[in-house]
Amino acid sequence: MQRRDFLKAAGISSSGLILSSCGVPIFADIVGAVSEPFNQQVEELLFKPQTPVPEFAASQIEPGQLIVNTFGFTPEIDPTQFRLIIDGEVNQPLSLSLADIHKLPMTSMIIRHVCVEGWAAIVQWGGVRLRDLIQLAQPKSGVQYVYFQSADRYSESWDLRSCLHPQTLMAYQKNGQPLAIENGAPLRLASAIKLGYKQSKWVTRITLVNQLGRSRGYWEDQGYEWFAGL
Ligand SMILES: Nc1nc2c(c(=O)[nH]1)N[C@H]1C(S)=C(S)[C@@H](COP(=O)(O)O)O[C@H]1N2
Ligand SMILES: [Mo]
Repeated sequence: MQRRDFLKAAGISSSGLILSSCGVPIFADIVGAVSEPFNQQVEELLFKPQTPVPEFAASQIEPGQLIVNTFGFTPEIDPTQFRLIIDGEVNQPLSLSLADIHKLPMTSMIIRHVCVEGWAAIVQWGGVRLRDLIQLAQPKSGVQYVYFQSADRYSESWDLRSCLHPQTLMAYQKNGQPLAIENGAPLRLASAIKLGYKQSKWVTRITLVNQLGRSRGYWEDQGYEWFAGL
């Protein structure tokens, strides 16, 4: 799908996502640039379909089973002031409000969340596909990894392919309800293909990079496995 069609399908006008502050380009510029081809390598990943993981039925959701697991403090984020920054090796850096994000197509999935500490829970997550956000930011050639920065100073890094998986979401809904603060509101990673510690809560910044830096994530830097696939 062309970006213009994608935006049309998303039901957002070019004025819908105009970014007023932070000095990042306004959304009208993105629409103007839609016909520019992506880099082949990134484009291949973007358009190569990945097989979805089988999901669970609504009747299998385990509402009480998702244990809040936070390494430090629970940050207070004013939803009206919140901006999700997408930057790094992109042609179109973005600064999105929650209203911007809620205008994008919502995906719902019922998956098993698995924590290495020995518990699991079947959860419904609703949110925007991370691949849609990455596509809007127009990754440059050579992008291979993605960093996630959180308001509690948690950090994570992922391989690009896992970020582009159809069941990797920036979620704002859990079990049919708006995401609770302790579960990462206003926006968290949720994925069917990664262990719990990869699924950053309170994400404020997504940075696309060509190479991993010295730090690879809060738990990874303490010896936990980096890929952490399910
Ligand atoms: N920002 C942030 N994200 C985080 C964590 C954290 O401490 N801070 N803990 C991780 C771990 S270990 C797990 S299992 C899940 C737990 O998600 P929940 O608290 O919504 O159950 O969040 C992950 N994301
Ligand atoms: Mo975890």
